Amino acid sequence: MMRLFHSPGSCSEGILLLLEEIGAPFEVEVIDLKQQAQRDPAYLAVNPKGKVPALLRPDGTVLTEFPAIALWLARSFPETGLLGDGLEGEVRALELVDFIVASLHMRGFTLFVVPQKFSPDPLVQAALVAHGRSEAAKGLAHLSERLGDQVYLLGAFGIADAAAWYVLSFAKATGTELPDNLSALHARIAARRS
Ligand SMILES: N[C@@H](CCC(=O)N[C@@H](CS)C(=O)NCC(=O)O)C(=O)O
Repeated sequence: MMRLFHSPGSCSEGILLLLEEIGAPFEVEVIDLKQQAQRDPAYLAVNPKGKVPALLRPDGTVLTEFPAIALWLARSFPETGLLGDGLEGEVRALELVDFIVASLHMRGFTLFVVPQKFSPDPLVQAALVAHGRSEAAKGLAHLSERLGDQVYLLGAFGIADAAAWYVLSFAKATGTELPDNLSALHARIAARRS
């Protein structure tokens, strides 16, 4: 059975959503980031990078990094249609997932939510917060443009929407202003049965 190493409220929410959508059996092990559980030796033995998400697969191997886990799940359960058609569908999905994880999350939200991770200096932290907010706003504007008036980012629900789900939840939790179509996307995903 698959096991997701997950911290509620973190980016692993996007992988949890994909597992629920797929409907294959899985279990969840909570790694509470607030308690610094990602640094426990037992978890470092699972993922030496000390990050969530990590996915233990039925063959006993562990996969890390959101885009890799999302791609593996979508390819392993093709009947769920979580990737678009053919190579073009796949690269367009990965293009969005990577943008959301590497730019919007890492260079936007991370900088303004946890600036203390990067510097103890309050002046440096203030600059990181300002930069992170501006990167997040720019990134959300780009995502809004990509979504336009579609129902989901690439038409049908897929891995890009699962990545959007967690980052839009970060936006809601931090009171970040969202374009109307992204607020609607967040509500639409929240209303899915999964
Ligand atoms: N590049 C990684 C990023 C994972 C990541 O940064 N996860 C955060 C939670 S959203 C984490 O585990 N932070 C704990 C830490 O940095 O100590 C991925 O794509 O999965």
